[in-house]
Amino acid sequence: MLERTLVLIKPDAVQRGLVGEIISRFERIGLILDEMKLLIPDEQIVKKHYPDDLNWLRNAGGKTIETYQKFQLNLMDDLGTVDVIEIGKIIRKWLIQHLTSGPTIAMILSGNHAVEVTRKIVGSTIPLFAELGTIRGDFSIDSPDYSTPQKRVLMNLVHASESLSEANREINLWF
Ligand code: IDP
Ligand code: MG
Repeated sequence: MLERTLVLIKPDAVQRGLVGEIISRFERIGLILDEMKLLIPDEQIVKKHYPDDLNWLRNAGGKTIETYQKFQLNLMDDLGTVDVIEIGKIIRKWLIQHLTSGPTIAMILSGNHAVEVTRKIVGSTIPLFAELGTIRGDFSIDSPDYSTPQKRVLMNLVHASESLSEANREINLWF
């Protein structure tokens, strides 16, 4: 099942000098690096990459709400709202600020079940809960209860397409 998927090495990872380490993790499992470029993304491409979509907003906002509940913290104090969509919109704004803040690497990886394999190597969204052995789990301990009071998005180093249709859409957007 040969697939192609899109990966972004986000500005936090580039600034930390983790580009080589991250690429080598994709290479050593056998994924093929088909295309790669370094750019400072403009707002337009990032807004298209993360569209103003209700499901996405609900999902992103939900992760912050769940984390605050888990640690019994008060989201109203830190964010001034507990509305999941409103929180999603704030996160999207911070995400656009982050991705336009500096050099980012966009790449296309290909291989057997490349979408799923790449997500497995990247790990789950919140680094604090991501498994050791994944990029996010090995190189970050960030979590929403830490990042939200600092009014910034989660620094989780990489983006990887979640499905084949998302991969196709994102490859056309970035390449
Ligand atoms: P993913 O990157 O694991 O696919 P998405 O839900 O698609 O996760 O969210 C895109 C990006 O938005 C995440 O990688 C992360 O940088 C940021 N993000 C998602 N949820 C939160 C949150 O609750 N707080 C802060 N940032 C978040
Ligand atoms: Mg995603």
